[in-house]
Amino acid sequence: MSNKKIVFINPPYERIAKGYDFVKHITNNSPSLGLLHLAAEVRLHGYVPKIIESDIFDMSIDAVMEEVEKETPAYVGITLFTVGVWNALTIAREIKKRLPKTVIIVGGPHISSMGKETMERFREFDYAVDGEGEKILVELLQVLETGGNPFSVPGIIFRKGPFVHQTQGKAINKDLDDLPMPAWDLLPDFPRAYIPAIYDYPRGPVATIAASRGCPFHCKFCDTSTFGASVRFYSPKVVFQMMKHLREQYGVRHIMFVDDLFVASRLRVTELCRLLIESGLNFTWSCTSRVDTIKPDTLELMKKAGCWEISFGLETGSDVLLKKMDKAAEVEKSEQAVNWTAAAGIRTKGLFMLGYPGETRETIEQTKAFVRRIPMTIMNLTKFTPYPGSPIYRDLYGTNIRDDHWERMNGMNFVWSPDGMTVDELDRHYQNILTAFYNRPKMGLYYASLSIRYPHHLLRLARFGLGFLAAKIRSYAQGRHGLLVQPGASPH
Ligand code: B12
Ligand code: SF4
Repeated sequence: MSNKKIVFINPPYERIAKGYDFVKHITNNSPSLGLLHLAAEVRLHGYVPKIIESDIFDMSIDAVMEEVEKETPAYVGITLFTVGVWNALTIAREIKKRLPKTVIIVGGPHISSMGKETMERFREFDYAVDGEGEKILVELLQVLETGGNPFSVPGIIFRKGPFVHQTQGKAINKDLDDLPMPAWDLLPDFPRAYIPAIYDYPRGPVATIAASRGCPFHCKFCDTSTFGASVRFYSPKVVFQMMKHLREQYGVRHIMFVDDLFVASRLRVTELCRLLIESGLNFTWSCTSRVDTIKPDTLELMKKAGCWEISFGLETGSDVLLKKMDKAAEVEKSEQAVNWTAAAGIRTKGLFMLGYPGETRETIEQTKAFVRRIPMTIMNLTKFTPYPGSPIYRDLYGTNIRDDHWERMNGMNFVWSPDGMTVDELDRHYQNILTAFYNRPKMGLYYASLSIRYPHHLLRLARFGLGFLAAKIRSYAQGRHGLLVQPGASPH
């Protein structure tokens, strides 16, 4: 019988600057839903999948390789975010050395946005799947197994002789209800090991679900290349079945909906809320929304159905910048949505970015004033990063953006700065905005009461504090005068 094993790898990536490892205790440890979906689909077709979540388990590349060698799989599937490309490459090189017969297939947001360039550059990847991989991966595996012609598989990129070929089409699942449930059973230590960021959920266990795919908007900083503009939804009944399964099999109590536009369809949200209320399962859940798709009556129902937090892509306190981003939103609308959400008793998480082209000291002041004015409970500020696949990447590429910034594209490094501002200055503003929001007595009180209510978070905070202390001591002992960033060699 032929070897049907396929090992899926989520490669390690640089989450934050080297030397800040302790931050891991408070950051998001969600598994790759993409790999869970792919594993479920290939299993349905007789393949034997395994998943390695290397980052969550702090695995080195050697440790990943040890696991892969143990399996000697016929195929390895690696999910590629831009930030993880170099580590994925190192893993692929090792596989080629130690298991030369294993076929390496890649996919994920980096491939959906830069597939051809990536395959031309890295000979270690054998095949790449553009877009949503479930059906195409199965087709590709079957072709490889039977010695068929890869040109017959749509939406793939591969090398033949000296040339890289891309077949027509981009994989998209029209009916999400047709997909099997994500293979949560394959995750080691699920759900215990997969906790989101601190204070971003009331209590565990937690799981993630993408209840829809696609987004019709074209915000210039956003990479929508995997799912595209056509929005497809799971039916509320199937979403509810997934939640019920997670409760019954794994005791999951909180769900994080990771789709871009969870609240895009009022009808579907209303139906899911109704199912949740009737079920009496008492889930809490969080989701994302645009500021213009939310209404007070929907919010009221969502609250009743257990909605705990809504993330809004607020981005900035400047209308001028929102316009430059093609966000199709205004600060006034953002403020109204946050007010309505808070009035409904739901926490609001504001997703902001600093350093977008056109950012000035004035827009930074506007953002600072905005975040202090609105009743937001948690603020997530990322450093503007032009991800491949986003329209702004194409605008900026060829200025001072380079592909060798890839391993730093984690939203925690400024790889670009607007005219008239240095990265150092931006870094200072970054701290100042966060301080302006968090360093207020009312936020202190809010987080103290949250900690009393959900003491689990305090433990994580303590681990973080101890880690920070240890890093400081190490830094002084090594003559780095308390500086935490460690000069580290680039992986390539
Ligand atoms: C949930 C989420 C997270 C979670 C979970 C991450 C994870 N490993 O999946 C957390 C919070 C940890 C996270 C972290 C980060 N994220 Co994030 N995240 C998302 C989000 C909102 C949903 C992802 C998801 O679950 N989709 C549903 C699943 C089913 O889709 P999928 O994973 O893409 O997989 C499908 C295809 O890509 C493909 N596929 C994927 N892998 C493979 C492998 C093979 C072999 C094949 C054949 C196919 C294939 O098939 C899958 C099934 O259809 C997306 C936005 C979005 N719309 O996708 C951003 C997004 C993926 N994140 C992004 C970024 C930048 C990051 C971070 C770098 C930091 C940050 N600022 O958020 C880190 C890096 C994490 C990492 N591992 O490298 C960008 C990626 C851009 C890029 N070019 O790299 C996105 C697209 C947001 C955006 N619009 O800009 N993220
Ligand atoms: S930021 Fe949100 S609304 Fe804008 S394109 Fe991305 S997913 Fe869509």
